[in-house]
Amino acid sequence: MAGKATIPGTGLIVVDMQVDFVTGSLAVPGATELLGPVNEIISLPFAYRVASKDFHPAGHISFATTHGKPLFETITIYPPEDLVAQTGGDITTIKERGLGQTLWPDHCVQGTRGAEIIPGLNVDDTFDIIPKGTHLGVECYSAFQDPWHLLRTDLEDKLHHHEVKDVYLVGLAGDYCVKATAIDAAKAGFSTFVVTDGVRSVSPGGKEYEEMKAAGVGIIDLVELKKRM
Ligand code: VGL
Ligand code: ZN
Repeated sequence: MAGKATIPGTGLIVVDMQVDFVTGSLAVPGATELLGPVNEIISLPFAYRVASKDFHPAGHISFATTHGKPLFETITIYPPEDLVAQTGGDITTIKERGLGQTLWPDHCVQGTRGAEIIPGLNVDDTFDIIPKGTHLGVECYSAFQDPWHLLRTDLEDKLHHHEVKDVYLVGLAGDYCVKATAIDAAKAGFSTFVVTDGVRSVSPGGKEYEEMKAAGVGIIDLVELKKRM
């Protein structure tokens, strides 16, 4: 990339390429195959690059161990009262705001190796890092905000600050955090594209791509991305 000018308005979001999702407690099938393609994508001349990190405290609401329940069971969770109160929300509506929460193995715990970006991935110090899921009682698949919109990250502000118009996403997992982040990017008004060669999903079938398309997200492969960059 030496000497190559960056392309104004382009931004790359590398989603949750962390040890636990690649080789650790919640390894996504095929994730180890992503290092080559994602490094190639990282080397393209994006004007701005950011990496999100799932970054949970021990005992997080999304962990099966926290509830003493079987892995992958779904429970209903509610927004924490203190957060709703802090944000000026109406506590009486909490019971109406229950959401299904899949219970995962402990993963991406703050301060553990599993939470680190996978070694060999070229996420260098030119990247901004966006931690998410840092509140004990709130799951956060999207790198923009939690599903109740109580906690926002800096991501949208940072993209605007760097004058990003076109957002490209790669990473893990396609059917959870990539999907949620891509849909929020499109909702926030960015031209949004998921690059399939840089994505793997927890479950097979590809239903997430239909959901992203329906939300206005473009689905492209590495060949198409290189034509644009
Ligand atoms: C994710 C499950 C739990 C993801 C995060 O990064 O897609 N999936 N936490
Ligand atoms: Zn998580």
